[in-house]
Amino acid sequence: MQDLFDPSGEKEALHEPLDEGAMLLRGFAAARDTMLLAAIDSIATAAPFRRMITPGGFEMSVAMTNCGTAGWVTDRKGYRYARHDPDSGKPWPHLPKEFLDLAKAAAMEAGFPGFVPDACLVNRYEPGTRLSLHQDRDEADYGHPIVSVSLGLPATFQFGGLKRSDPVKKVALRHGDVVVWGGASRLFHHGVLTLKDGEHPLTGRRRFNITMRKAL
Ligand code: MD6
Ligand code: FE
Repeated sequence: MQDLFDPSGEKEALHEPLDEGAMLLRGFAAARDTMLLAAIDSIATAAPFRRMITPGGFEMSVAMTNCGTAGWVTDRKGYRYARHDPDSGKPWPHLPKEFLDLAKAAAMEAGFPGFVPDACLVNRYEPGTRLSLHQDRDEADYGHPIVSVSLGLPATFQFGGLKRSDPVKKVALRHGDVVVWGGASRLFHHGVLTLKDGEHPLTGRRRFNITMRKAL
């Protein structure tokens, strides 16, 4: 199939459609990996990773922090976006320009020109941690896509459908991979299977995932 943004088809191998509106861009962020990891370090210095509590009272196994105008939080009161870090009362660290540039470029590549995120959730996985099947539906307008970047240890991503009981595809996400999804699959269920132990040259025994959204 021909690609609108790259009529030569040179980058075609990079594009793996997952579903309608969902595109895996293999290795799209690989060249920016050290910059991304350094930025995650500075974000975590200002807003440390923490294991949040679900509305049902369970501590999540994945540790999270945020940058941007708004950050995704959960506690006994529910899931929502908040302009301040509830742990410090301070605004979240700024969304680094490099994150914004990557999000825009990836969204464009996947057919969503004009994407400007205002919220960025940073997830940190250690061996044994997982993220159960969920939908991202706390954003104001589902017309915007989400750009998701994987760094460090590989993980198995589950990609299902609109119903929680819909069959799931399993996709291996590796260091530098970017997933962009919106359109028809914007509200599809997805999750991350229990992270296997391993050692990555840049992150050690960890996986990081950055998801950029237009939340407000
Ligand atoms: C992860 N990602 O890859 C978890 N959500 O660690 C997500 O939950 C996610 O990758 C919405 C859109 C893209 C994602
Ligand atoms: Fe999600």
